[in-house]
Amino acid sequence: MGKDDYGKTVSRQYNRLLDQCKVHMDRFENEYPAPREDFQALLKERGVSRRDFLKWTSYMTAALLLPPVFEPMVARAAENFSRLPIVWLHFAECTGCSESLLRSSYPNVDDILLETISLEYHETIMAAAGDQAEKCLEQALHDFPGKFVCVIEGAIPQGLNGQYMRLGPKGETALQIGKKVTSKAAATICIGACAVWGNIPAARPNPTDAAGVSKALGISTVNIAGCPPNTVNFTGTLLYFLMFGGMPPLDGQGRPVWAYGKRVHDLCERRPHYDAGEFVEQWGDEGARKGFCLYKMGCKGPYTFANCPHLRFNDHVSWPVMAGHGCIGCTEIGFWDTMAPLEKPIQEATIGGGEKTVDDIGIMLTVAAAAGVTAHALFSALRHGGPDKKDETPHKE
Ligand code: FSX
Ligand code: SF4
Ligand code: F3S
Repeated sequence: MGKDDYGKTVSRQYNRLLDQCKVHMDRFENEYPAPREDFQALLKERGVSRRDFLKWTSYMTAALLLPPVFEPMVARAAENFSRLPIVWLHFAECTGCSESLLRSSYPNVDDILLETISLEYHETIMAAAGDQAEKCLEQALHDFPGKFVCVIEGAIPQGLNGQYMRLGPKGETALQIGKKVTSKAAATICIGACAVWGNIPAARPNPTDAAGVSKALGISTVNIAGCPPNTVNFTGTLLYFLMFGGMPPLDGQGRPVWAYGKRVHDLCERRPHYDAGEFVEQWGDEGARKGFCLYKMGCKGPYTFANCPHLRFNDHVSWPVMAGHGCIGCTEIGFWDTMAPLEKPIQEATIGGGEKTVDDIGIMLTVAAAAGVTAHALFSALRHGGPDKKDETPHKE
């Protein structure tokens, strides 16, 4: 196929996708409740100019790996954001995920979107409690079956048939509530590493047999990994759902490819120092002052897939490596165990008898992530030259 033919085919495919997007959004606007908020008026009230909003739509469109022709659709999805009913459950976690979404120092478009989100049920911020809260949940399940999105924060303790975690006036287990709510949801989004794969509640020795939602409930979930994850990876995934009526393409571990498709190490601003062999050797040394690479201080960026260097945190001000500490791999499965020790490099790895560089391991991880092989399994193979036979703890992932 010639270059021109290829260009025409791609543009035909995008036009078809755009048509599907328009059809879906027309249907959504007919079927779902009217917007709770006038989004444009809210932007104005918060001092976000039309120009800033357009800049945001083009940024978000590119972030979602869509061409500029989709920008008006991203804007339309943002205006419809408050129409999508959300049921937000909290299980075993520190609530840092909600906190990081709710606390912002000044409003940008993503924060304003989250302000408008239609939370039918969210234990941390809802005014209702006890029986009244229970009624809100029952009402949402009754009013929006198959239409609401279930967002889950936190791992599910499976031990003793789920009895390590009982919630609400009826004392239901997280397992029971999770099953009840997700079975009625249009989709389930796990927000944070705890909901995604258990994380700290499931770290060794994992006495409550905590696990991620997908594993504990045996369902497919969209996994917004991170501890806590970046707000934009969450809002972008919901925008995609509003535009297309389904979730974006996912990698083998359920993470949206648009957000988790690249390695931190390949996006990092300190990468030229890594390539030049310039490393921080001690906290606060000359290399640290010069912004050298943090690999020798335990940075796990070479083994971690996330867009942190691009998106950054705290209103896009900074991210861990920019702040002077290595990445601890918080978007990877079981990072609390597999990436330990967090301030030392993973020991020199050998597999098949040969030394592996971080780039060799990065390539293996890329293939593994696409195939759904866990980093835990891969690191076990790297460390012991085979499956993790030495690990007899009841660590679950
Ligand atoms: Fe886990 Fe989120 Fe880390 Fe905390 O709720 S992903 S411990 S930031 O809060 O679940
Ligand atoms: Fe950046 Fe860490 Fe990679 Fe160094 S090892 S280039 S600090 S991601
Ligand atoms: Fe987590 Fe590493 Fe990003 S620690 S926040 S994935 S830089």
